[in-house]
Amino acid sequence: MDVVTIGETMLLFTPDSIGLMRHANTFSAKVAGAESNVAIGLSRLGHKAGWISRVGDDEFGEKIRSFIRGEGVDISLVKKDSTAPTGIFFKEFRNPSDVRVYYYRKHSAASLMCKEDINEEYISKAKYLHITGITPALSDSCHEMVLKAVHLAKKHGVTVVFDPNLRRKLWEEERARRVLLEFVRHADIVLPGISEAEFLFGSRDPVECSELFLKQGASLVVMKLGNKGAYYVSEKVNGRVDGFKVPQVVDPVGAGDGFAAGFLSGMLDGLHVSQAVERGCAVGAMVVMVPGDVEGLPDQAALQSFITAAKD
Ligand code: CKP
Ligand code: MG
Repeated sequence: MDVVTIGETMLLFTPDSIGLMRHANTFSAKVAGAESNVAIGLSRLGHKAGWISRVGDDEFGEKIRSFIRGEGVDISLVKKDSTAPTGIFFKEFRNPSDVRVYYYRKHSAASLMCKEDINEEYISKAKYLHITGITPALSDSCHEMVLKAVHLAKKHGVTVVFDPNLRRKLWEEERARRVLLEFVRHADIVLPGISEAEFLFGSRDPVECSELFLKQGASLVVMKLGNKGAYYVSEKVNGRVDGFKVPQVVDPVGAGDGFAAGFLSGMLDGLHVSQAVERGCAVGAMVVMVPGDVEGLPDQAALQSFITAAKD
């Protein structure tokens, strides 16, 4: 396995019309979850990804399992839980620049994940363990589970990649800050967005914030700057990569996961960090041009032609 990731995936309902959701009559159903988005992105780019989770023993759980399995992601550690439902959420497009999400995920099957869902051998065989700040926000048992996965990864020399993915709707500020910093300290690579850096360290300066992340113990920090690209820094290298221009942002959700998939794919292919970051920016840009959180994730051919066209 190249990358193992752990987290909740939900059925995502998007109104077929723009505007307040109270006026929406028909919805499209899609599959979305930060960690499985990354696993799907990696699989499309030719890497082996495994996703650990729980879904309800229900029709939405089946849809999620078969969709993600169909993308070539290993789901052998995804449990069906008959005591709780699969979580769902809605994405409302009030207007093209005001997109909101509403969760119906409290007490979902995934929130019941616990330490026993983690298999040491499975983690030990991965090159990277990808985790995000969403999973520890779901419940105390999920928090403990992610900690266990991180400790096992460290024990077996698996690189830990952490995306803070701050979700204010899921927890109260103080606890979020404390727990996200706890994972920042355990991570080898941190992939924060600039607003998450500001939440954690009170500054929007990429250079200053990245130094603060490094001081917490990470060996590489890649700060996502939206359409302005990304800034990366490690003890040995640092630099800035420009963002890719997109004709129109159709749906911004999932950009960060696309970035993580592109970046990790570049690292797995042995690219220089700057090129891996560029690949992350390219995949993030491709995701926002298409509605849905995973629909815009490219395969290698589409990715290469996008990067080539952008450089012409
Ligand atoms: O940070 P991103 O916009 O890339 O993350 C989007 C995902 O897991 C989305 O698919 C949703 O299911 C979630 O983040 C979430 O729980 O908010
Ligand atoms: Mg994100």
